[in-house]
Amino acid sequence: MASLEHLTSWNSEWRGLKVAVIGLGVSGFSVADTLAELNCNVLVLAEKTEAEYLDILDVLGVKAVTGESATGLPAALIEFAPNLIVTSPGVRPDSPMITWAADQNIDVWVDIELAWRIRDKPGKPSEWICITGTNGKTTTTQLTTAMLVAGGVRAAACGNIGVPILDCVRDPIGFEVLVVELSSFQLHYISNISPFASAILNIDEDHLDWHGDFDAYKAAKAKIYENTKVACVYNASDKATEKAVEGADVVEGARAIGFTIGVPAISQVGFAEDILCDRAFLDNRYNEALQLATFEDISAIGVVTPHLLSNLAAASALARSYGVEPEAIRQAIAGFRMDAHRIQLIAEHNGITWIDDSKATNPHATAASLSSFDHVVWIVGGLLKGVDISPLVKRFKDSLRGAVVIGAERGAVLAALSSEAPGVPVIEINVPENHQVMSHAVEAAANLASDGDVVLLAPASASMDQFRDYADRGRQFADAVLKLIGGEN
Ligand code: UMA
Repeated sequence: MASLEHLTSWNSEWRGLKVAVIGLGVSGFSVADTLAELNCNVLVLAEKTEAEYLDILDVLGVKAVTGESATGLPAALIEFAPNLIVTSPGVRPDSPMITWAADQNIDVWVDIELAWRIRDKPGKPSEWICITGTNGKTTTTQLTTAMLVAGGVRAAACGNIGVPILDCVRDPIGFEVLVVELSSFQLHYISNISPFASAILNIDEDHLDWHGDFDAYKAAKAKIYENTKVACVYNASDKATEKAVEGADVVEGARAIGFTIGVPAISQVGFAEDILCDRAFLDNRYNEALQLATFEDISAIGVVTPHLLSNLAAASALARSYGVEPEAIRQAIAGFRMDAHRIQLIAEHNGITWIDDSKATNPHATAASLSSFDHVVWIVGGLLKGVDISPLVKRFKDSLRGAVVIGAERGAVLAALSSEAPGVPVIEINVPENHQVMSHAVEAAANLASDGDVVLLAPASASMDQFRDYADRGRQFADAVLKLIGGEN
């Protein structure tokens, strides 16, 4: 195996290194583009891609082979005999190309690992604040970035949030801090990074089909704390996150900092009488707490839910670890607005409240959503990703006024409802493909709902079986609701 240990800088000798890039989505393209700039010998293999990417790679002189099935082992890869593979994060570790690489002792990276090694491109390397968790990653990444920026730090959010990290690393001016959202897929494939601070927000079952089992998923998440320099931020009410900190090999002096929606203990950030406060980053933390924001500042954000409070506490802990002043944190919170499709109020009409939480793509996110409301007509279903939905149904059966089941894997959802919540009325939406699933679902929900109920789209599933993505699913929900109520709100 070619030793890649010397490749630790933008200025290392990358020239001529043979690198196969698997997948040509946003991250694959940024990887191929970067490696071309480093004068590597690059071969891209992609099942499908956009013509624009291929045109640019052609101009850059990068060879790309498309149409190869993700489940196959392309002859072009074997013939190329790469020194290194950089894969798109979605490619499963048990796919033939990745297992072939393991057999051949070829290292497999994702863009994050490459970015770490070349992070000195603009001169002084940026510090990384890394965030993962089953849910809340994107909001917490955005909040942390907003707090740093309000504190005068040149910071950018990147990674799983949708901005490839290599785009930030190659920024001509560079950033003081990168706030990196990391998925379990990306974490599975990284090994060398050393974050300034890191956080796991929560851990619950998700992506089990990809990782194989829950232990493998937890192990991937736990990697985020490895080599952390200053603060490992964990969820004081989620033992699995605390256990991951305890098991991590960190840089000497790094502290474990908890966050909570309850009253913070020493070395924690949390809430005392509706005030967000810090008992971690102040000298006199044994006797005092620093006020960061009031409930009034927080309620400006939108619907205040327990998981929003949890994300706020986590982001504040990360920002405080970097020295952001309390007033900057307050300003960032007061000016923050949630993205669409995250417990978004669509309409209130005839006593019924319609909420879009299409971003709830797994049972853990949906639990957070369901626990925010007392009487719910629940629109549920899609692709379950190997996760059992029964415990969720069991936990919330008493607050369900009805359920509308959509998605390709309706059988499992219907079975869970009939065994765990037998008294709850259920309507199955069984229409031909591309046949206005959401308008039928919204009509069915309207028939089940009565005064005081919340109709909640929180499907606990991925959307790609019936929609382009979760945003498309949420938009179709909002359109159908507004059409149903005649555009009045
Ligand atoms: N491909 C294969 N074989 C596979 C899987 C994919 O050939 O088994 C090819 C596809 O044809 C595609 C290409 O690989 O053309 C890229 O697909 P991709 O979706 O894996 O990667 P990107 O478009 O580069 O996007 C990735 C992340 N996607 C995934 O992890 C699945 C994006 O996260 C991330 O924003 C982006 O890099 C920038 O870092 C999205 C996501 O859904 C939002 N993440 C999951 C989540 O949040 O739950 C993990």
